[in-house]
Amino acid sequence: MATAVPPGTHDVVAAPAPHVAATAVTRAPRGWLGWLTTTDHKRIGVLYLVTAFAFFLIGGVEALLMRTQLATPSNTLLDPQHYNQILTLHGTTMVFLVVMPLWAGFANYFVPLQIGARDMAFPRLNAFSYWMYLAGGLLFYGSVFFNAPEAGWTAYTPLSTGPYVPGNGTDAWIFLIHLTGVSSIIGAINITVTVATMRAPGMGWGRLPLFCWSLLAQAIMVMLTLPVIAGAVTMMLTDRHFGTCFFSPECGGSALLYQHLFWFFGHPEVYIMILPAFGIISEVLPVFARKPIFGYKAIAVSSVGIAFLSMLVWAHHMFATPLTTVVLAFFMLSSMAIAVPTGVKILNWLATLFRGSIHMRTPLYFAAGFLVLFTLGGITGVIIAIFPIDRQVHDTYFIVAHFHFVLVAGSVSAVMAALYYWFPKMTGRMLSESLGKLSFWMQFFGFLGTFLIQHSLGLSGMPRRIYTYGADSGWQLENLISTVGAFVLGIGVLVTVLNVLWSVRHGRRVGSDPWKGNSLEWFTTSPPPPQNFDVIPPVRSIEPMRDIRAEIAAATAAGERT
Ligand code: HEM
Ligand SMILES: [Cu+2]
Repeated sequence: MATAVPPGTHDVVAAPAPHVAATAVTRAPRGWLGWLTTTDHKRIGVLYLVTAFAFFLIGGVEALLMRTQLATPSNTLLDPQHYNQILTLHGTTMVFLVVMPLWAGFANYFVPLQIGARDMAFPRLNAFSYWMYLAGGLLFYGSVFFNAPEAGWTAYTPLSTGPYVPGNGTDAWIFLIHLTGVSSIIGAINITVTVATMRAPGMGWGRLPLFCWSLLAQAIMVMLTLPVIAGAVTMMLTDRHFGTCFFSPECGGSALLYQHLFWFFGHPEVYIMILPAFGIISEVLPVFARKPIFGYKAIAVSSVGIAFLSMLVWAHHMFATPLTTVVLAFFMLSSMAIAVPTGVKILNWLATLFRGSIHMRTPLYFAAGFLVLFTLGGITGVIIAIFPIDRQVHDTYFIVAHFHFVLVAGSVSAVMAALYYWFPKMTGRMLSESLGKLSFWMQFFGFLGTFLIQHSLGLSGMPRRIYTYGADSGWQLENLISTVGAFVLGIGVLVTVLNVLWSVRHGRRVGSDPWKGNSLEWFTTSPPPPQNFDVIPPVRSIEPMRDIRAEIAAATAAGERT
């Protein structure tokens, strides 16, 4: 595999500035102390990714425990209390300890590289964000040794405040929200300031890579909505321990108030988990179709549009509560309106692929899988935005199917695409393509086996959050298929984990730009040095690396003529 930036290229592109590197970076301690004290955005990114993958395995085992319990009717593997606890751990883990921090990891590592910066704007705060996240995760899982929470990832009252819940698991859940919330808000401020102030010369807003655009939109949502849930769970904490009565109807509080506050955060949260996925898909498709992205501006603007609209739709999670018709109609229409900017993206992605010279490599497999499955999840989303339909399927497996289409086929597929795309930059080595494709197909069919059939389970009335069902329900076969699918999916994820563990040491070594990427992270070495760049090339288009390759080709041709 030829490297796109051969030795000596730097002289062609820009004048070297050796003194900058020397002042920008202080020597870090070696070994584990170096990792503990690091403020290097790349190391912090790796810490995030490794920790979040570890939690992913834990959340996956929890999912498989639930699916094993549900494989056959009247199964006794888990009792109701344990089922509820595992359900709560799984949902909370996947949202707060897996998907959000996975994106934080990729954002940390790649935003500065993509904009040609030497670090994040606030490197120490950046480290603080990571440690707050880890503290939140450890504290939350500490509850397993006392009383794990069992009120679901939404912690609705009265399950969370009422007299029904023994033990202090919900307090652990509350502190998890606080700690990971602080982590995310600080991270969002950091990303925003970095992108706003540290872009390479020539990189106007109209040339910002689309992954960075998506993170900027995500950061806005984080800053506007996480404080709301932090406030809500603080009120819950005082309800639980200090005699206030915000949410308990027994003493005049409002349980629905909690639902409004929760979902004002909860719906944007879904987009907090999916926008970076949109960003990475917009990076991967043009590289593997060997064509510029179609509709750069439309894709960038639609991210911001989604961020805005996502804050106007929260009550579609509350269609089964008493709301007036005009409110129902408003939230139905606003929810459907989100399909417009999302559809804009999907059409632009398809147009990018159209007549491209397609290179079928693993990142593109996952990106294509994302396109197909996420679109299906979007379609069921529009269906349940229709409130009379939602009232029929509310709290059934149709909903479980819908949100796993968005979260697993959406966020997790895109994480896989990002991993296979950027692994060579992070390590200097390729992940195995054959293991990658095997992992993709297992995840793809495992996913469909698990979740496609759950739509039908939901339509035939199986409620969500039940720990078992009777043999006369008629749900056995579908549940069994779903469980088998989940194991195939789980093994598919393990194949990628093994691929990473193997390839970190033994993967094929590649140069700095194995895919012929478009953005600046491919300009520096793999892995990048602590200061990222010795020289920062000027940016003249949305595809600076393509320009640089063209310049090199021209310079080489000129050199051959003389
Ligand atoms: C990898 C395969 C996965 C499987 C097999 C799986 C399976 C399950 C199961 C069996 C439930 C319980 C449904 C119920 O009883 O109502 C559940 C709930 C849930 N899952 Fe997953 N899941 C997976 C991945 C994910 C991922 C990646 C996310 C990402 C955010 C996620 C988020 C959730 C949430 C939020 C809930 C709801 C929890 C609640 O009702 O409080 N899951 N999942
Ligand atoms: Cu929603």
